[in-house]
Amino acid sequence: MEITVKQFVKEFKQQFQSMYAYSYEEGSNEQLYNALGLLVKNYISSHWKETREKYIKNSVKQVYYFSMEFLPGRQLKSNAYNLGLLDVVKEGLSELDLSFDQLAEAEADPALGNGGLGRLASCFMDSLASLGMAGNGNGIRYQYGLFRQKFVDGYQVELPENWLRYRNVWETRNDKSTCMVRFGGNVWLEENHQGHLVPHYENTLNVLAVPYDTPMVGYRNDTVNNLRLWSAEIPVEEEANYHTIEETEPIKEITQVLYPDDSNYEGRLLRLKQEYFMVSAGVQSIIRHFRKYNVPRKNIPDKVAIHINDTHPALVVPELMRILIDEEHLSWEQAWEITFKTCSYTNHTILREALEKWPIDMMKELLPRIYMIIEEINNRFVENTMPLYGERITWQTAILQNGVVNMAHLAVIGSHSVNGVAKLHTDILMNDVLKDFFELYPERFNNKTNGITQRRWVHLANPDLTQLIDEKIGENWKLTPSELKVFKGFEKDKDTLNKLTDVKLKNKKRLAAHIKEVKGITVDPNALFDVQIKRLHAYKRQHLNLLHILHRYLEIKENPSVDYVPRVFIFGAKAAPSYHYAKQIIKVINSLADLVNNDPDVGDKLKIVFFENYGVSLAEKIIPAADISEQISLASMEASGTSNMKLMANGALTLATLDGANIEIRDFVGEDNLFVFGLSSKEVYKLKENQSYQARELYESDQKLKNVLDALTNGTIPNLQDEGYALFDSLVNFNDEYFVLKDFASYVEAQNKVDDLYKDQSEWARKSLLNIASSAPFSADYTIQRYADDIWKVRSCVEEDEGVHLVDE
Ligand code: F55
Repeated sequence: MEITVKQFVKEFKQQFQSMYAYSYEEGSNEQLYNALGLLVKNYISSHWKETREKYIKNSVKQVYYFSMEFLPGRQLKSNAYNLGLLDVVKEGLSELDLSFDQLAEAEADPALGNGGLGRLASCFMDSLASLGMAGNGNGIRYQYGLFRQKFVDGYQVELPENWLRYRNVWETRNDKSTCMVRFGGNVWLEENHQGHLVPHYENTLNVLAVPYDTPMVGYRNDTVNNLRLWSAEIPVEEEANYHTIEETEPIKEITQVLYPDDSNYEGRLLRLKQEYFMVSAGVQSIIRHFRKYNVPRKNIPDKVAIHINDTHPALVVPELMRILIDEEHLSWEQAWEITFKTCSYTNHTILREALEKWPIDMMKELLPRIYMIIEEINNRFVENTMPLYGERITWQTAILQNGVVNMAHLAVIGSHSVNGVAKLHTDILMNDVLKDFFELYPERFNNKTNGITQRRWVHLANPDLTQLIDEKIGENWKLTPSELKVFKGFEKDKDTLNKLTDVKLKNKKRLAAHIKEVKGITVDPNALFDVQIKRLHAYKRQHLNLLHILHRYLEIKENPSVDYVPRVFIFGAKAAPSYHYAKQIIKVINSLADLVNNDPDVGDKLKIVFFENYGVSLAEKIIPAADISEQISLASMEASGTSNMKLMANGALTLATLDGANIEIRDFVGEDNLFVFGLSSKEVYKLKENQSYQARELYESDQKLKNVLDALTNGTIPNLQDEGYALFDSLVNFNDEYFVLKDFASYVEAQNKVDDLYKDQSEWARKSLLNIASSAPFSADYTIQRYADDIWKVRSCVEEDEGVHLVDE
């Protein structure tokens, strides 16, 4: 975009004055940010309009990514960057004596997701736009995002996240495109004069779905796609029926707050309402838009792809059937053909407790017409499957089982494509979790390894690294990520390695200053920064990390001259509010931090920093400063992981079990350039199968391990209630299902190797460089290109010389 600094300065002053009626010099950071954001949005708007019009004019096939969660992060910087305006904006502001970075910090970070799944959705939106593909997001505009985490006396406390308090400059409320969503009541079918069975509804609760649209700006390609988030309101024409504020609650609460659990689905009625609300509004708006294309309805799959991000939006399948049958009057067979060709589904977990199963009674009462359709889908499925595959497989794969609706089964049966998010994960789906389906529909299964957008996670989060890469290999890698491999050629170049070390040190100094500011802890930037950032869950094993730190602490106490490389252990993690054990782990880490950080015997050898309120914005500060990336889940449990990719791309060395995408990271970067430890997934399966894991035996036979575990309960760690005992019990007495003790010895050994390597700074830098240079395959641009080719069948709508350009390897 061509705008001069002079023009920008003038327009910014005008913008500020028109909003606040005084001069920008008197503005607060929030006000200045709002003015700047609206001005940038204004620059976006013409591209937004033109992109929409181009898609319609050329009848372009549209992808709709349905997700209950999006975690876009702050958008000012990335929008300005993708537009090509960041330098102009920065320069213009500094002419006005304003600091861009200071204003940018005033933006609220929309935490409309829990973790990896929500962030993946946002990386995908960035890549869709940057590849010039017609990709739309469809989700919920939660009034409150994921809770704000605080520690009080080391315990996690949850506060509301009112992200909309100071308005949201990026969204546009679109009153022209509202939809009505119906809940409950009675439904019956009657034949009309044309002989169609049409549903009649009475006593339904009608909810108005209001879309708020947010531009998704492509990287230097003039493409601006749309993220549509729905908000629930009382229909204007029904307002008179509501007499008190309390009566309006059941409607307003639908989009009030995000469910804060990433691993344990909540079988609450309100959650089901949220799911259907988002799905129904989204599908209605798709069909409305499709009409603009003037093509026959049977061609919907040629113009529309609907992606189901985990099972949360799986009601898309019966909702699309409902609209095609009840409103478009197609036959069941015609509607099914369209639905199944249109929908595709991604699974993100093998955790049993995370698989959604809705009680039939609940579904029937809340969504009577949808339930009728699900029942019919199930009946036809059973009828078709039984004669071919027999009783066992048929009942194992049915949608309706023991009084519940199995949402994964609905999603698989209603989709032409089912994918996992890393090779190992997809294998586990095919051989274990969904193996009966793999027998029925082998052609539907495929892998799509996750990816991340390098624009946010490298170009913007790590400008100094970006500049170094530019200096060495030129700028092509930004538009053609595979070019990054050229950087490998510098692995032996002293100048490059020194500069790389300098960049890392600079990033660590910046993070150290932030640590000082928010935690009051002094850390040495020359220490090794060891980072584990992800949701807190037993399967991710933050407590394995904890045991290792405790082990080091005990060793230092026993022998103060022990030769450990100084380390800062950095954590960022929220626990689901109802996940008691995860909260106990947080408390123990915090108490250990108090002990270790204040023990003069320890000094700089060991520091622990547990950040509060981990999220996208904090990740952007931590990741560029990381030396070690902790990816230590029990093999087979982490579907993919994505922080592993972000950390690698920023030059951290991975310390990992062979789980999720760690395996592919190893394959690309090479065994010698990361640290692998622990059981393989095969060994885990075996151990589970023959039930031979004996935690107490390990405890009793390994003296070092015993010392560490005893320190949880013998008063070594101050200020604990029963949390140390809880951990000890779970790890030793209850034979912990995530085999922490089994992997302890090899983890400690790997950690010692980390120390040894760190002592050789140039060798460390060489491996760091190789990690950076091997990270391109984890660009979400490639991931999206594969979804587009294999699943959605969509293509770029921009010329080859515009924006991101992928070439075959
Ligand atoms: C959110 C709500 C529910 Cl009900 C269940 C799960 C979640 C959730 O946030 N899941 C999630 O983040 N899963 C993660 O998805 C990532 C992207 O595919 C993976 O990398 C990661 O392994 C997986 O745990």
